[in-house]
Amino acid sequence: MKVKRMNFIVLTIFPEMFDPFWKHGIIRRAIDRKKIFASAINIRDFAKDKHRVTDDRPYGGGCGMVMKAEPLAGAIRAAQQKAPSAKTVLLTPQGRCFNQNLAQELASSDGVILACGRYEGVDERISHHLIDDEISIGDYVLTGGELGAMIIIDAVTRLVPGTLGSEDSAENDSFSTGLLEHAHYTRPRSFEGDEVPDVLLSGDHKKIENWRLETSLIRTFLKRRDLFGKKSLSPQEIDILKKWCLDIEKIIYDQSLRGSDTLSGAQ
Ligand code: 4FV
Repeated sequence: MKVKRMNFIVLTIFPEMFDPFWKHGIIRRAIDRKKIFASAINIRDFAKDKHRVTDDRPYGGGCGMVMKAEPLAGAIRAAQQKAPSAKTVLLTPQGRCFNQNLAQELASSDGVILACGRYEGVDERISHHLIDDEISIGDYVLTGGELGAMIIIDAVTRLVPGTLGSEDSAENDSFSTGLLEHAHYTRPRSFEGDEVPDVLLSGDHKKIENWRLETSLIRTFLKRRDLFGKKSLSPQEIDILKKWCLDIEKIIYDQSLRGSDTLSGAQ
């Protein structure tokens, strides 16, 4: 059975930016374990003129420069030769927003060619003819697409089977479950007077699992309530929310009694 190896090819005028990226952490190990191929192609190598120019002034005037179509088209075609079944992606603020679901989608593909723009942007005709997908890493403007390419390669590589330590650690990721992750603790038990929750020291895995689910729910409720709108909760999760409702109603009821106290000056 042919082992699938994810192929990442980055197109950039600064390939050297990726040298340290390939050499560290999970990415380095994934390359060493031959779980992924990773390479960077210099767009400038496809500029035909002697000054290897990759940018020019914008038609219609205006400030800044635009990345020329020909060098980038040459680089894209060279990459597609090397990885015929890969999806060609342009990093641009115009793209669909990158998230864990999109990372999962890319991780199930054969490979990704990541075109990194620079200057004010890339000649639009590149997207017309050579780009399968436009992806944005967020609603802000960067000086180049390279950091976006690194973010996508990082998030996708850790979803490639065999790249992370224990298989299941990607399963319980924030967003993979649709909720924020539970709190993490490690030694020492006490840090500057702050103790690790007893339940985590109990060895009672059912209790620990429940505690982790409850903290995931409460953190999502407090920090990212919008995520509930994108997720269908399990019966167990619903039961926990119902328990909270009961707890809150009891507090309100007790408060109403106190209120009547305060109202009646019974203090
Ligand atoms: C960007 C983003 C981004 C725009 C012009 C590079 C810059 C220049 N890429 N998500 N946000 N790109 O700001 O992906 O080409």
